[in-house]
Amino acid sequence: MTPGGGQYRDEKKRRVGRRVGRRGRAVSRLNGAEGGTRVGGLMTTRQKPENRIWNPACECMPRPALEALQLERLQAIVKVAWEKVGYYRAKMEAAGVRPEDIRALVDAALLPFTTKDDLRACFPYQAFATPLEDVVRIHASSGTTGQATVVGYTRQDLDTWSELMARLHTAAGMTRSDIVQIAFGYGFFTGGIGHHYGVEKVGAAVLPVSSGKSERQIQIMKDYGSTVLICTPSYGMYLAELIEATGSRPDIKLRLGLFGGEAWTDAMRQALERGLGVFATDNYGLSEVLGPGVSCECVEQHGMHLAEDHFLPELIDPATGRVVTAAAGGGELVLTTLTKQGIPVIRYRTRDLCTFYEGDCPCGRTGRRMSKVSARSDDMLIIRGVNVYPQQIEEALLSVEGVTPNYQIVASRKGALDDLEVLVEVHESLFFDEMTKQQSIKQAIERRIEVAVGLHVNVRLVEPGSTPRSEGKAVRVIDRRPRS
Ligand code: DLL
Repeated sequence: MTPGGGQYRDEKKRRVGRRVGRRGRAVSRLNGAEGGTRVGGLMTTRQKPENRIWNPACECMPRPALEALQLERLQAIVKVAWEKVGYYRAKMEAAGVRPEDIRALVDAALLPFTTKDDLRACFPYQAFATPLEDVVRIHASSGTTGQATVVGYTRQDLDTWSELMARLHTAAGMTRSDIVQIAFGYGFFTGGIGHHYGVEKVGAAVLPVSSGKSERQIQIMKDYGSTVLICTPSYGMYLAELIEATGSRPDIKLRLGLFGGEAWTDAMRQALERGLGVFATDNYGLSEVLGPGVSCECVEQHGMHLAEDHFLPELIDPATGRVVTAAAGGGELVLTTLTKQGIPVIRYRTRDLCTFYEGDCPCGRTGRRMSKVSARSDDMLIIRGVNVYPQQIEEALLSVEGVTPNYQIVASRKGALDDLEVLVEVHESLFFDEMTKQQSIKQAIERRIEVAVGLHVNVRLVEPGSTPRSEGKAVRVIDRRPRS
């Protein structure tokens, strides 16, 4: 485990206004402000925070050293899985691979995948590699789509998690002077508690509000002067609407929004930045391999740096399972945990589709950047033979002026044919505008969606506030087609 925070705090003064270069050298940097101005307490333009790095030794490690560390850790974790988890040993034996076959990082491709169903079959404790007395925390998926998957953390796992969260928060621009409102659910879900410990490690003040009670969220923002909001992007959008509706804008001091837990587009980023007056960054993770903290955007807002000293990422073709490259257009993200003790996870198929960005990031971090998740392979709708992803629709509709990020996609079957309708909320002024104007907006959205997905879908403009709002992860797709 690396020292992290203490080191950062000691060096903090020295590093203000500078960034750490690729070999740990400080590189002078003009301050990153983009000229945002405050009007009545709200930013008119989001202010780019200064680039800070929580743990330069780990986050800016030269690639050869990082890859050597990954190999050492991969070999160790595969050995642990083989020796301690019967389920992994059986799978490796069936695939004809033994720990000593892992001689290079590319040999990871020899190992069998782990799927959500595999982990479900281990419910509750069969995937644990440590005795239960060494486990100090248990999280689990909600289990709404089947048997819950359980995750056990040792004391060291929790320390690693807090470290990764402190890296994430610092990368997003948070400092110990911030007042951080966490509006993720606390409980078995990893979002609330995961972020909580990271904020404390950074030394900022955490407001552990949890999700829901939205009017109260706004009141807390005003009363306590929250400067950072952490929640899902869809809940962030809902809070932005409430701020507007309650005339609370002048009393809101938010400057950063850290959003994750569900897919969101760059068009949604703009809506969140405008609506909340924040600089918005994305962060990604999943409970099966840790929770939040797997990857995060830095202030460049261009790709999420993977914590590669703790995870080995691969991209595969979801249809064939073969490893693919970013140059080939990316694929499904597969993750292997390199340091987790409670439950090591080998080649977990996340179902999240993304790509990796090539080249160095100006922030100085060397961890590879994954793009925003463009879709989950299991979120794909097949409509009249065409593959449609919700994010394509979001991107298309938000490119039309007057449209809000509140929408719902409804798939149904009319006779033998699948049908897709998109309900889109428009701003109040437009909704009550004359029919011709409404018609032209509807047609503009339909055209953009058709270009994006190659299919004509019917768009229905609906009154503001008429699609459901979520306090956690939004449900964008209603599939009313009969199950075959
Ligand atoms: O959602 C962990 C998390 C909490 C991440 C808070 C970030 C912030 P699960 O409930 O297990 O864990 O859901 C994991 O959510 O496989 C993705 O499909 C999706 N997901 C999470 N973060 C992002 C993101 C948490 N930033 C599943 N962009 C993952 C796109 C995301 N999808």
